Amino acid sequence: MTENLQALSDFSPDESVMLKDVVRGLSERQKSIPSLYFYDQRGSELFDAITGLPEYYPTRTEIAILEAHGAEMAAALGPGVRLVELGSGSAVKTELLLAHLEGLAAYVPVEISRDHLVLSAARIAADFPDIEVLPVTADFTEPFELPEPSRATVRRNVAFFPGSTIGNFPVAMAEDLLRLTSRQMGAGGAMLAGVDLKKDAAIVEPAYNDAAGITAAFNLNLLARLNRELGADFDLDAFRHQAVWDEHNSRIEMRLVSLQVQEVHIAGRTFHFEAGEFVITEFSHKYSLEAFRALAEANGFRVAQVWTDPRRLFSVQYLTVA
Ligand code: AVJ
Repeated sequence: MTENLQALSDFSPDESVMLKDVVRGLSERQKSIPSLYFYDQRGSELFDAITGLPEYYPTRTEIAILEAHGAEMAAALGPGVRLVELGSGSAVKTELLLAHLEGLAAYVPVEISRDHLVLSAARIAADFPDIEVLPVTADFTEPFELPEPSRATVRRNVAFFPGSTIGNFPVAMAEDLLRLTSRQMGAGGAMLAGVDLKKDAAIVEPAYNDAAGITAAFNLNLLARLNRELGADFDLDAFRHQAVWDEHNSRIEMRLVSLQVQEVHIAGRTFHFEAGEFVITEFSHKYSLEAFRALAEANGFRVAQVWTDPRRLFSVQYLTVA
């Protein structure tokens, strides 16, 4: 282990949390499973494959924005920053930002999955030997304690939230998360967030319905994971992937559609599916710049600076705590 990497404390969310979440979601009239459970090892590999698909514009566009404007972003953040990354699955993006940040007080990756966290924290610590890395295993939708750097003085806290993960939250939860994060970053704090922008359905839909079927495999892998980790008995051939653009709510809705009447068993419980009934596995909201500004400004932030690509597909937004 490198010297600039603090060991993890021994907290780790256990399987029973996943079981509880899954049972709760499948017990509702409209069945759903939280999208955070996509990312087991296979799911993370499939997501990496998605980011390279010709139809999936968000990742490469956000990276291009960070490459073009990383220096300006670093200048906006200034020195003495405790950079708190919410979810730590974004190797390339984090490194692009860190490469420009001078006099960072600490890098604090926050991640619910201990395995992902250990890997990404070790990688950053090795690639940036001068940066103190203080990993935290926590669910960033709940309050958590910010670790103190051993030497540097923290001048401000800045949350880094790339990948348009904010778009995966239903609006009410995105509001809660923004308010919580503005409180956690505190006075003088900020957030640098990736936000996917509203655009023609002809561009959005194929990004979630790729020709190679990788997104379908990613979606169905969720059921394979529940079979393996919770002992569920989903028949993977009896469900199919579907992603629909919901114009009214300005979001993609990912579903797993039951192809037949069937029953699924999980931990002694039985879940009934009609033919054509579906489980919602993910929302991916696409915000107009105006809509995101309204959301941020009603929930503890001010939009201070926005960077986009020439086609206005994606944005990186610097929000200061109001
Ligand atoms: C990286 C979580 C934002 O919503 O676009 C990709 C996940 N789901 N294809 C997104 C995802 C289906 C992705 N996020």
